[in-house]
Amino acid sequence: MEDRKHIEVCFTPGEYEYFKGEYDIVVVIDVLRATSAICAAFDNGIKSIIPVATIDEAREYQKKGFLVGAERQGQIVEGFDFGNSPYSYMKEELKGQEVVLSTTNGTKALSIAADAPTVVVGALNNIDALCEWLSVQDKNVLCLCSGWQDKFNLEDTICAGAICDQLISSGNFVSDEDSSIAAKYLYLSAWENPLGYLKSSSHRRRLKNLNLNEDIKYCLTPNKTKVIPILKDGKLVKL
Ligand code: 3SL
Repeated sequence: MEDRKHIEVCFTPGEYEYFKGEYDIVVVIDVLRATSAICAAFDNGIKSIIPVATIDEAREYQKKGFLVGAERQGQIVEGFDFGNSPYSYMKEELKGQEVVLSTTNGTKALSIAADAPTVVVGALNNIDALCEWLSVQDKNVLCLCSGWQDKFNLEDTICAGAICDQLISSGNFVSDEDSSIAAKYLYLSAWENPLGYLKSSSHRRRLKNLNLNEDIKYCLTPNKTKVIPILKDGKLVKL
């Protein structure tokens, strides 16, 4: 009998309903930039992040006096404290703080996955630490790519493929879904030069047009941190 666990990939939040309920751990991935920014925030010593899907929810928290970041279409939403750049979370004054965050796709994916038994945050920035942790959990794992407005994107898929590759190489995991196999092959063709591979990807172009090249470089750099953010009672905290 097969006793290896599954590592599978869901390309977009819109497809999550077809995977929902079958996995013990959901890894939410939004390489450009939400989950990279979240990892940067915890690496910088933030205490917790409350992810919210909508701007209305973010405003409610703001009224209550919370520090709130909000991004839509790559830009800081007017009236909020910061957006979604990893660099906004590297500030001294954020150490030890609790913040609220709403982004176009990443926090939406976090909120739709919220009722899974365990939800963690994945990015290229924390990939080795995350895979090391996943490999000893003995649980079925789903990588949920945040995509862009329910469409497929390359950067999240490549990151998910890298997670599949590492876990399958451990000998304790298998992938059955074609999405997982495709993600792994995309990763294998991209890995030597993710920045170059993603040159013409839609979100990289979108962010480049907003002069966010430094953010792109940061987010596409593997293993900047060992932090693994995990969702506990609606808040992301450091595992
Ligand atoms: O979609 C998201 O959650 C964001 O990461 C998008 S952006 O990189 O801030 O444009």
